[in-house]
Amino acid sequence: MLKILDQDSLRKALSLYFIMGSGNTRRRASVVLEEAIQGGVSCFQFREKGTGALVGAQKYALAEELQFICHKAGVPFIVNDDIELAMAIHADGVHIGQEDEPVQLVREKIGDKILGVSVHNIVEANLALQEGADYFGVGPIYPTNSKDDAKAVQGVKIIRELREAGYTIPIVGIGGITANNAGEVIRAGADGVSVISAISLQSCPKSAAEKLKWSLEIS
Ligand code: 3NM
Repeated sequence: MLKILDQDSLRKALSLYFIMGSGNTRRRASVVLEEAIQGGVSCFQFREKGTGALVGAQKYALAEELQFICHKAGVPFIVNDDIELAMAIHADGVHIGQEDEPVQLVREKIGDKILGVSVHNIVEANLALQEGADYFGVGPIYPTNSKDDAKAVQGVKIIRELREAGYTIPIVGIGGITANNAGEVIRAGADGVSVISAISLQSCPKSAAEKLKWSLEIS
């Protein structure tokens, strides 16, 4: 586990937030992750979901393999949904959705690990903040093929609304983000972008990450 991040360090770490499970790539996930980190990925989420997702010992083994790569590079390693796994391998944090366990309960279980929560409106944001979220994932900003049960596309308007409502918590946009539209997400008030396919499905994850990073820098 990395040292606990203060809010400003977390904000920076979330700038280029790569998410992947074995089903998001046709190559070895570990190779894709190594290359993505070389290209500038600053945070990683292990999200093992969907048809053919690994379970049990195989899921644990992949999590540990990917976590090792992150830690060598000083990149925070966050686990999607699976709190038991996150605790067992001493992950840096957990990301949960609205359908998962209540934020407060997860906060109690994970102590001071990083806690990310997906929020879609002000009501969800308010509750998540009160109950102990460290950052919000907001989406889908644009249409996505990577999540079967994604909600309606929100555009960047929702990020602007959250900032206008006074939320200063770190926010990452998610859903359909590419190097072409990442700047718009940052200009709306997000601290970073979360992507799956814009890195995981590219023939060169390193240059895909570099392009995203560049688009964030010039935003
Ligand atoms: N969550 P891509 S959209 C994992 O709206 C996830 O909360 C979303 O994948 C949400 O970068 C999404 O390939 C998929 O569009 C993001």
